[in-house]
Amino acid sequence: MTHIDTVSLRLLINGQWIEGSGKELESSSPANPSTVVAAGGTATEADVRTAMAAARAAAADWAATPMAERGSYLARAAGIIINNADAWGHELAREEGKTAVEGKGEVLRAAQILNYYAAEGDRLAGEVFSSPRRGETIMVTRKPLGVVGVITPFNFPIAIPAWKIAPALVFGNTVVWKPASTVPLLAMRLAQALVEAGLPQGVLNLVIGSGTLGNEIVNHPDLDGLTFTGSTGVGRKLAATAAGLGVPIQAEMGGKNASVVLDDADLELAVEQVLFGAFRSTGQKCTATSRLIVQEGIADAFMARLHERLTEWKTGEPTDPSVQMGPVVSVSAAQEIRAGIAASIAAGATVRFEGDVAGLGDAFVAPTVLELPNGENNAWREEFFGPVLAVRRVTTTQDAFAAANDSEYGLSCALFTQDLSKALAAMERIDVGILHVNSESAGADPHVPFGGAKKSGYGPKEQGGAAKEFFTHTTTVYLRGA
Ligand code: UN1
Repeated sequence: MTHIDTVSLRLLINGQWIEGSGKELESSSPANPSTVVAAGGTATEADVRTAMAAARAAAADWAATPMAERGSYLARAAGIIINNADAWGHELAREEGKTAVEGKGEVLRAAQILNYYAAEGDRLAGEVFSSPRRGETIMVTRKPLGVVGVITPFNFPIAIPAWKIAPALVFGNTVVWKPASTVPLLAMRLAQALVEAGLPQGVLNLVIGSGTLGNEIVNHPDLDGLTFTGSTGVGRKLAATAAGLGVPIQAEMGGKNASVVLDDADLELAVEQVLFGAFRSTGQKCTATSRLIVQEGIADAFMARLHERLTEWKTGEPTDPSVQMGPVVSVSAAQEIRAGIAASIAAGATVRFEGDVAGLGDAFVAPTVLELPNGENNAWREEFFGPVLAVRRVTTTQDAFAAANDSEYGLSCALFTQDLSKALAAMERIDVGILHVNSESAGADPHVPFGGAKKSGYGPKEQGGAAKEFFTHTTTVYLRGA
């Protein structure tokens, strides 16, 4: 084990950075599993209870703090994040495995999200209605939920937490946050920025450790709301528990996102965007393109050009600036993806491209393109969460749309066409939460709703106006003069 530059992990509970007394956690670099990026004691279930109590104790004063003041902490934290973007982007690449360029981009995106919600503090409005009764006005005001649990995945270790924690805080909630145990260092960095920005004690609490901490949070009687992004299995369990306890939950889960390339598409643009959608961040985005539906007339030319571009796509150490793709998050994730590829081939898939990862570590998965004769294949149905693209050829636009809808998931879809009427038809017929026309399936702006149709999400969506809906509840006031 190499311990050069290893950062000591700390929990944030009631404004104090403390060492967890639970099992020791070592966060290693997936590109070099013997390099420990951060290490320290994890939180115990008792630590979670202390964090929940701290969040409860801080809730009333935080809810009474003017929104603009709540927003100002976020803006200050955004500034701190921007100042550290190079260093933290590099740490992100070491800890999670995406390239340092993408890591820095993600860090800056977190700052952008904090700035967006900082300003949202000036915008939260209620509504005033007329009343059917003389002398009465009806007002609808918005209030925080109270104590919110935040459970976040490994794949965007700072941006996803920012897009949950920032609206939670600005709308007046206090937070107990459990990040994925594979990326605790970046979680600490975001919490540090908010603490350094002067956030009052107890308003944000960070507990690092395994999934059992999530159970402790969701079952805690002080929990007033839960926001989750992660696997479908975990999300559904959390949703069932939360529903049983009457706690509102927002769960963002799986995707099996298609890129649909129609005959009239701009070939160069479509290839580039499919390449980015499928292989950036090593395919580890819930919005990644994992299915490609290509119309017959363009299919051969498209596949040939994609092949060419993939031969130029360099996989390697994510902090090397010449590299476009790093490893997946862990050796065990890589093993599962490789097993999925083997099962797909056994079920009839043809390998159209397999990248070169010779000499790289066990967490590296070769970028892989599989062509399928039909949809009866695990690579068509199951989310691999890795650099694997499953391709099917179709004859008509109708078939293309039907294939895009042929999934239990409905998070995002990318359509490539130069024909506006086809784009309009897709808006009607493709059943997804996010539709991109002539851009990759991944990517999301903070001021518009984010979330999926069908089984990709459960509960209210995130971002934009949707965030306000989830992180506040309304009080309807019938106001009459005495
Ligand atoms: C993006 O597409 O840039 O877990 C964001 C995920 C999503 C975020 C995607 N919640 O990948």
